[in-house]
Amino acid sequence: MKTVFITGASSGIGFACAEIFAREKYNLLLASRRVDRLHAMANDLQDKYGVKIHAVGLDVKDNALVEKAWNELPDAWKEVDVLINNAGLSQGLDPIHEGDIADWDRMIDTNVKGVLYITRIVAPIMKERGSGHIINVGSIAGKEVYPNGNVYCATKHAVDALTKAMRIDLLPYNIKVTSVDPGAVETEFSIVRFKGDAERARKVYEGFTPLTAEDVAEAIWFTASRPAHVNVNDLLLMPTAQASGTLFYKNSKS
Ligand code: NDP
Ligand code: 8X3
Repeated sequence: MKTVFITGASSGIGFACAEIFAREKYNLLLASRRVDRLHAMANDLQDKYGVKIHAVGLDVKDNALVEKAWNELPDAWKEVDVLINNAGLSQGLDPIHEGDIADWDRMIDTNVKGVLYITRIVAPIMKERGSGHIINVGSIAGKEVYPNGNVYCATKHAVDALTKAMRIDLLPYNIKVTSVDPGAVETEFSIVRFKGDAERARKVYEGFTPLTAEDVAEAIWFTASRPAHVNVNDLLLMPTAQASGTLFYKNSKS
């Protein structure tokens, strides 16, 4: 049985990936800060699909914690076949001259350094085995920049660059590298961006049908389930009612 390592599995897209990869009979190595949620999910999915699940509480921002958690992991769980670098967040939506430095640090540390820290640990194992697949969750914000998106967009542009860089550096080792880049997905993302203001978050998705976490997880599964000789480099996935980072057709039927 293959193993998938999903970061940010306690909510949204990561959570939906856990269910789909369990359905496809992968063993799941799950990580996020809210480990209680991971344990609850592990119990459910183990019963439903009969796969093995290991939950790790970790903060991808903190390389010392990431390394400690990894070193404490039973060896069998280190044989990761598919890594989904999904943990990420946005904090605030302010013009550059009013941005909160702490918000900037959290986004850069989570979305960029987190991807690097996790990849630095897992890629050598894939190299040693001569196979593997790294799937980075980017965003339309990694393709375009929108008003007040400044630092979040910069972090997702960095993920886009790192995906391309990983693909080049890991080419000799038969390691696939993919970016899956969604437009608006209704998850806890906007609640986190607006620091718990659920009403403001709800308004983001008013008047159109956003993607669901499951829509994105199915797209991620599509990239993970191609034949050995096929790599999806980049999959940009939008709601039908969203044409670009900023252009929405609201009050539409789709
Ligand atoms: P959610 O807020 O629902 O999920 C985010 C996940 O990331 C949670 O499981 C959270 O777990 C985890 N996470 C956040 N910070 C850390 C950290 N420091 N260490 C470990 N885990 C962390 O949002 P989404 O599911 O929407 O977001 C998933 C990814 O998709 C992100 O990279 C986001 O940028 C990207 N994305 C989202 C879009 C959207 O519109 N929703 C569109 C395009 C991309 P915990 O809090 O328990 O640590
Ligand atoms: C999340 C989607 O449009 O807020 O990456 O940047 S968006």
